[in-house]
Amino acid sequence: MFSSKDAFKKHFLEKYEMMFGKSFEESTLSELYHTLGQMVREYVSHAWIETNERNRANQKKQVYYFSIEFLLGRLLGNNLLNLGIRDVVEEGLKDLGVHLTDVEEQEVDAGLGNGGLGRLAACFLDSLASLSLPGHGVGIRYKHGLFDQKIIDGYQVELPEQWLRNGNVWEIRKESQSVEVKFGGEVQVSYGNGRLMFHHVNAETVTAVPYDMPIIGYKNNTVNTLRLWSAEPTQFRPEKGDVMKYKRETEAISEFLYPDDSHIEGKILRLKQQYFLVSAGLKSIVSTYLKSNDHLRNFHHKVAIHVNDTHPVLAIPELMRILMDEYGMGWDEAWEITTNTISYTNHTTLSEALEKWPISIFKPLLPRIYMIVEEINERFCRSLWNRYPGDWKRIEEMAIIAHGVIKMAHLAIVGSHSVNGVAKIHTDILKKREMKLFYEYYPEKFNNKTNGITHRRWLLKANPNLAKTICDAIGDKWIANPQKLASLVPFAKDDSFKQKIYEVKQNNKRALAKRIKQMTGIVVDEQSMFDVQVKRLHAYKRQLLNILHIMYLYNRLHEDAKFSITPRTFIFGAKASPGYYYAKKIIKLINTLAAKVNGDPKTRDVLKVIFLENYRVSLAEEIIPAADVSEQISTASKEASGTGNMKFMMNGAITLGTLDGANIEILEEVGPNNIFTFGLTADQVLAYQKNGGYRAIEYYHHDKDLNQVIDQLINGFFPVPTHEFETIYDSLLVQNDEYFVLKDFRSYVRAHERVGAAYGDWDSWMEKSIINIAKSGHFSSDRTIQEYADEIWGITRSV
Ligand code: 26W
Repeated sequence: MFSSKDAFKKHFLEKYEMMFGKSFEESTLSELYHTLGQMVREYVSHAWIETNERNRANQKKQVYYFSIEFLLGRLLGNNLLNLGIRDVVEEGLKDLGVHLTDVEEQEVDAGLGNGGLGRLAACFLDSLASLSLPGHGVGIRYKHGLFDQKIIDGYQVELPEQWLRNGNVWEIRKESQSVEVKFGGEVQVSYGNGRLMFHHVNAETVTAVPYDMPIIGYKNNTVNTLRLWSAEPTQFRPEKGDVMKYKRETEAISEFLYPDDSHIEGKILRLKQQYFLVSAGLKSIVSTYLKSNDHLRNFHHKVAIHVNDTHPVLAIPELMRILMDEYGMGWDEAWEITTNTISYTNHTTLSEALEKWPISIFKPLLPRIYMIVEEINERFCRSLWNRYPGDWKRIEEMAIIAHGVIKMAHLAIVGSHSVNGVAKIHTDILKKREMKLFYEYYPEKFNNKTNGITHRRWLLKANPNLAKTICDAIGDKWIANPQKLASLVPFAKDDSFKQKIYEVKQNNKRALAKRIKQMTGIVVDEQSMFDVQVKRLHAYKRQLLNILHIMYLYNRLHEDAKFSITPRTFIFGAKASPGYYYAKKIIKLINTLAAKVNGDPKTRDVLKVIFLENYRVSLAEEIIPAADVSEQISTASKEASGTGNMKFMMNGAITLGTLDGANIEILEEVGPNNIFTFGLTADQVLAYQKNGGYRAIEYYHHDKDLNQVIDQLINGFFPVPTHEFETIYDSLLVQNDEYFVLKDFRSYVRAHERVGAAYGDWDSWMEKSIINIAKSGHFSSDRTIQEYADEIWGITRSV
């Protein structure tokens, strides 16, 4: 049906009429989206079945990527691209008077994630499929993804997200493959067959129903599966009790995604979600495995399970439980299989994000799992005792259960064969600080896998004109092998190529300016430098540093007639966790500043501040290709990797960043002339934290520009009650500026001066931009995934 434009048109019109029972002339864009989506879904089913059959037949090892979040974004455009049918569809629709992009915009983002961790999982699925690797995702089918953000009077307001409202053309409900997950109840122990047997009784049962989504590889006939589980009431519920309450509580498990990014919420529902995911996921994997194998003794040779952060780490005790209680295996053998099956990635060192579950919540909800965790802990502590006899302090620090809580990261390290960080510096910090004692004990488990992003979505799809310009210069080999983008290096000195790259950027800026006008009513200067910071709102990411610098520019423009700047448009996008008071105040501050700056006749020609509401994957795809400058300004040591930084680089923006996360590796790739770095190093930050010695107030007193902007937070400079930004003011001066905003301020100002000057030199700026694109191949998630496949999972291509 996609073999030619005409074949497509014919099928499309037939399909439309079949689905909607009316003629094409009466169609709406939304209906056209559903028609096309349905056609594509049907079209992939053949390759999907074939991939599954191939996997069954060749009996190669499979990896299952367990993640509580998958931030997929829109799927239609990406699926058309990967299937290689985008042009046919675009042309066919054009004949019918329809723009494909208008149809694509009908799709609601699949927003089943908060930020970096969830988007990484989505990029990984794309790379697994595109590399023909047998790897699948396992997650939760939340009815509501991350909240929709509205800005009202400058404040963030959260609305429930409704991605399933009009159905989801990409999923297939597989009710017949449902499994049951048990909560609560008690464990009864009996003796039989020469061993202890454990029976979980009086439990509340929930039915987990899988919904499968196809994950389409790039032009390679591979269609992997993302299996999302939905919680439903069990049909034959033996227990009595309040049926309505049971229904409500059951459905609540997959009702909504927790909107927390880097902050744990010790809610029982969250723990239920975690166990629901791993128990359902494992049961289905084990039953698939047993269709082609008589026993589970070689499970780890054929199955790898990856846990994305600690959220799915109950996979460890759950797999132990299945092997022992359901299949009668002894502890040692089950442990050998489990630890060899499971691998774990850590995504943050922020202490407030490290999961610890109180026993008081955990034990009643998961009594048998708790017993197993206790046993793992006891055996682990015993082995520590053998290695470090008498070193109680160390054992206490390393224990999985201590002081009434279960430390999920400890469980993850002990129960897996691989522990990795997501950028070199992050892995180093894990080894020498956060997980130092574990690294001493298990050095062989630790390794680094620097993150990556899929160049298919973030370059080919989001920036088609750039992709074409690259192909015109160096051919298209880089699409299959992104490291070949390096062939662009010589073109960094080629004037006509620079001109073309410039024109692509200008067109993208024009398109974004249009979107900005449509969303905010504000007209921005397309010639100005687009300086962008889009990411979750968090104190450590220091949107505040960016704001204070803009306030500084504003002040200088007002006070110093000789002061001039490269015209700049500062663009922000960020969601704050609904309970994160401070982050929400920063959003209000950005919007308050925007109103002031944009309305000021003296500055508005050279300075604009834009806050784009509801930042999400689809909006990122419009913003990133239009950026000149990429703000990656976290306090060094705090951002584990960052992945936005890679997306900007790949689209020709220059990074203005701290020596944090993967910024350091970007610097290594592009060299110091093609990135602007500033601020404290991670070692300096860590030293301050260890030894003290930082006094923010001194910077406030000694730097008059800084003094002025900080005072302006509370002195009536902004037309808001003076207490509005007091919390922010206090965080800097009363609480001694935990994130070193004041310390890095001057260095940031100077870095901005260098950026402004460099932007004024067109030739050298274009050179930098091209070098960034050329060196971005290293940050394709294809590279990352190949490393995981070779060094952690031991999987190989299925064809
Ligand atoms: C339990 C609450 C919670 C929720 C999410 C704690 C922690 C998280 C994530 C680990 C936060 C996260 O998304 N981390 C980001 O992971 C990205 C992918 O590896 C990195 O690029 C980011 O630097 C890191 O902040």
